[in-house]
Amino acid sequence: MDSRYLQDKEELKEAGVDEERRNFLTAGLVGGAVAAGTLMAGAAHAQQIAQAPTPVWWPHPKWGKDDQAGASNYMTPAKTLDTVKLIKDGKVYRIGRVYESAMPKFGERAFTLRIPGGPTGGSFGANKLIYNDEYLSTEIGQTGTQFDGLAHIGIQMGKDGDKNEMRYYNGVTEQEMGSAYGMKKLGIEQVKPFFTRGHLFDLKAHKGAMMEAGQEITVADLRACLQKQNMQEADVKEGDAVFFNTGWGELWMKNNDKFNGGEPGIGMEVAKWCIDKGISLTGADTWATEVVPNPNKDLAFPVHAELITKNGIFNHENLDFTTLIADRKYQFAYIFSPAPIKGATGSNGGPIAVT
Ligand code: UVW
Repeated sequence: MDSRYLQDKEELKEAGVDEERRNFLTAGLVGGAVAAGTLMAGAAHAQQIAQAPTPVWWPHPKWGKDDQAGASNYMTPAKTLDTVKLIKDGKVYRIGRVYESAMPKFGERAFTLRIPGGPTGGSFGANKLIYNDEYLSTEIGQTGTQFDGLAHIGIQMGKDGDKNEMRYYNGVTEQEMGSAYGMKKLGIEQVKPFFTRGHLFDLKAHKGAMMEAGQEITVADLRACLQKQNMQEADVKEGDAVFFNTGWGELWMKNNDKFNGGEPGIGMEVAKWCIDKGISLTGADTWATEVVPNPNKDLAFPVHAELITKNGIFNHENLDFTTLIADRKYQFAYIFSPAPIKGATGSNGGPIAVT
């Protein structure tokens, strides 16, 4: 784990570390610039800090305190050119789902489409032109195939209702970000379009059947998939995207209650593997990518918080890998440009994989 896993403020207080010292520890460890001998707390204390459950995670050590683009910063011309090398046969795969009102949705989220009029307007001109529009009422970035942005998930670090201690990526607070008319910071429009190398782990094939709700994908599972799929772990590079096929997607529109009721997925072990590898995005055929319920019953969506909030790593949910798997295509160019709706927490859209 990298050195950003710092001590929870309360725990530091309990350990007798004052505000000034905490700032020193934060600044030093975050910047990675404090020489071992100068860290007054010493190695033992640093170790204690590194293992803290609710760390301070800002400013981001790679992209700095003002960054709002997170791991999309890995999208560079060099990454594009490296990704292009995976395109061999020119085949384009849709890996997103069709949006429709009957699709499974989290909680009370809605998806309601109406075509006003019939047709909506016209006719115009001597040529009698008519037209149709649609009106859509939905949590547009958080229904169906959805790309979670950095304003989507945060952690309450203070008392209930204290917006100055509800923290998001790069330490942004609810107080400075929140607005009824769209987030003032970390909106989805800040995300750079994704064009990166994608690696698909077919857990369903590895396990021999659809994984079950609450079943956690381990790093050992990933390594077994790599072997089965004739892929190398070292080939998963910084800025790449990783995808998990659990088989759970087969329930989509067939058994929505079961689909929504939990899911298999990654836990903190694989999350840390992703962070160590410098992954830019995770994705899955499930609605959260992470295992639900978490094996630690006290935790709610800890992988979301670890990847999105603390590390700026994006998450693409409710994907469909059926056609890629049918063609045994496990490595591809993953291409997705989030709809730049100013202040949105996520994006719908049509991601593609190109082989
Ligand atoms: C939550 O919003 C809690 O989850 P998801 O990102 O899976 O929609």
